[in-house]
Amino acid sequence: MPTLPFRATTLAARSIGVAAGLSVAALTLGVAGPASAESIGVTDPRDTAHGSDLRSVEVRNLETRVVVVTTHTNLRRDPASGSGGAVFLDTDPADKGPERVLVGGYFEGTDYQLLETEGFNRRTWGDPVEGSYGLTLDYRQDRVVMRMSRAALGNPEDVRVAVTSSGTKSDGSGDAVVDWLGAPRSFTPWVARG
Ligand SMILES: [Ca+2]
Ligand SMILES: [Ca+2]
Repeated sequence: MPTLPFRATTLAARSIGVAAGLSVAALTLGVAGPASAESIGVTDPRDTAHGSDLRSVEVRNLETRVVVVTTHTNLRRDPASGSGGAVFLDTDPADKGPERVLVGGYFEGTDYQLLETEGFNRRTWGDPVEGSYGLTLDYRQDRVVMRMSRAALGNPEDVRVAVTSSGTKSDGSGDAVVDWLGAPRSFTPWVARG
């Protein structure tokens, strides 16, 4: 288990634990375009009333890299927001669950890391991936742009993602507000390699 050098990871990990305890709500995903396309956009119907609230996710499976863009309600630089998130990537349909997770903090001074994983639970998270990837925070457009080289993902063909974001409640309780794209631990449709 790697030690991640930022506070948001703890929040993200705790959020996933919290999310695991939630009942799976019957949420519907709004899917734009055919699932066979090399890019899809998925909107999230649930509003958490926190700035980290996940609004939509776009996945582009390009020739040399995979790009995931998440859009939020109001990303802030303030550490008090506690905002962070995780993008789970399913890169192998023959191996159950996700094979990679990109974990990051969404407030100023945080970091991010792409890890190998055997599943959603943090206990199954493994070593950092050697390879080229990056995460850019866009506070003006409330977006997080994540780019991962195909090699860093193990040279997959089709990919799909499950996404969660979280933040710290502003009521002083320190509790996390968790938002998954659609139902907890649910994946988008497969996105074909472009
Ligand atoms: Ca949401
Ligand atoms: Ca898999």
